[in-house]
Amino acid sequence: MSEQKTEPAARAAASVDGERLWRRLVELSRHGGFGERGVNRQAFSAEDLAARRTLLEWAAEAGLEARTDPAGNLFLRWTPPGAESGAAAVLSGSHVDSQPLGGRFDGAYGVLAGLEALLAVKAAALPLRRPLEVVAWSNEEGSRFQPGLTGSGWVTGKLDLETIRAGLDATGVTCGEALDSFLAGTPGLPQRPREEPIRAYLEAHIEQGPLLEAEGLLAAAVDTVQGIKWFEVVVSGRAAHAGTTPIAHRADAFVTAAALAAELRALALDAEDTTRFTIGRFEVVPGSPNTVPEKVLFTIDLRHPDAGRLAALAEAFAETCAAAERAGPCGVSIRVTSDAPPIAFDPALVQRIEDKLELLGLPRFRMRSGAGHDAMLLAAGTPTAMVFIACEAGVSHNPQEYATPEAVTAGARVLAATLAELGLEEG
Ligand code: HGY
Ligand code: MN
Ligand code: MN
Repeated sequence: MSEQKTEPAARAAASVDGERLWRRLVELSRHGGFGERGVNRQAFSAEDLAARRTLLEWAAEAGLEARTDPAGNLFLRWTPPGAESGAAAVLSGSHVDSQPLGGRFDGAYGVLAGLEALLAVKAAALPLRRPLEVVAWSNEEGSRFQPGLTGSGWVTGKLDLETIRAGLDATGVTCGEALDSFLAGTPGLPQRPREEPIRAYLEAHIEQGPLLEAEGLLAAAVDTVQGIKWFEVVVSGRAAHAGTTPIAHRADAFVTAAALAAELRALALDAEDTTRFTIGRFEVVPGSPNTVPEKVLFTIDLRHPDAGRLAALAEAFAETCAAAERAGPCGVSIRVTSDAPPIAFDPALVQRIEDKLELLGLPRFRMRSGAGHDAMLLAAGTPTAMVFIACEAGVSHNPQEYATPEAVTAGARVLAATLAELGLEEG
């Protein structure tokens, strides 16, 4: 690559302040922090709002323009003096909502690395021709309100507000109610138009798997993401007295649900251990020790890189549930609550990221993401790719989630170099 092409990218990378980035990761993790380094900052919670306010403080310090939208996303924008009027922004970011037993890197790293990369490009004083913008997508995790990916789902047109606002948390609060108080917590923010064009979207994220650490790599380009389907299974029986009701007279929702869960899991497993099948929630109602359960609700998180396999399993699940209902004595229903097909990122953008790895003296490497990300939805209509950084033992969705300062800084440098190059392009 020509010296004159790489110099600006190298300058932007060199302007990344890794210590500031690390300090901000620690500071942001205090919102919902618990134990040594756990984070519980669920979508539209008070902790999520506190994190949003901290991001707004950092944006104000840097003179960035903050905007939001009806889905609760937060956009922090820098328009360089030489930017062509109307030029589409280069967008980077991720999410700051977390799992209930989350860590300080999942999502937050991508937002803060995006902010740090933007500030680095700004500090490098390059003659950019288009704005740079950082986004904190709302409700990526979907742990409190299903489905997840609702912030990016609304911007990309995959989800409408009615569907998003209808979500219900375990305490009976609707997503709409939580979203309204969340938005009211940072009043006066201008709205970002949903259809505003985006030149490219780049998301930095911890790998959440063991590959990079095993390969001795700090960072990599991500070229594909496996598909995800979420299901909700409801088994309906009949509440009865645990002492007086003979087994033969029962419609015990737990007994049917337990057998069904095992049967569905057996359908999904394969010898290569490629299919991912997880029952993360299993609710028994009324949940009283001496009442035969009348209802069980359980979730299934199903993942696979092949859309055909996912579709075939969804069909097999539906048939198995229908057969369980025909066999009686309980009612059984199954519905898909979230569906993100497997995707391939923009090859040219993946190539650019690998070029930046090389520019920064890191090995070229590309890989598939096992985890889902907002970038999956952006990829449908915008040139999109991701940068992964290694995380310790691949642990994530766990308070022990950890990435080294070296990997944290390396990912931000790759991001800064890529943003600079895209921002310098005309037209
Ligand atoms: O579930 C996922 O893959 C992501 O971490 N939300
Ligand atoms: Mn994430
Ligand atoms: Mn996650």
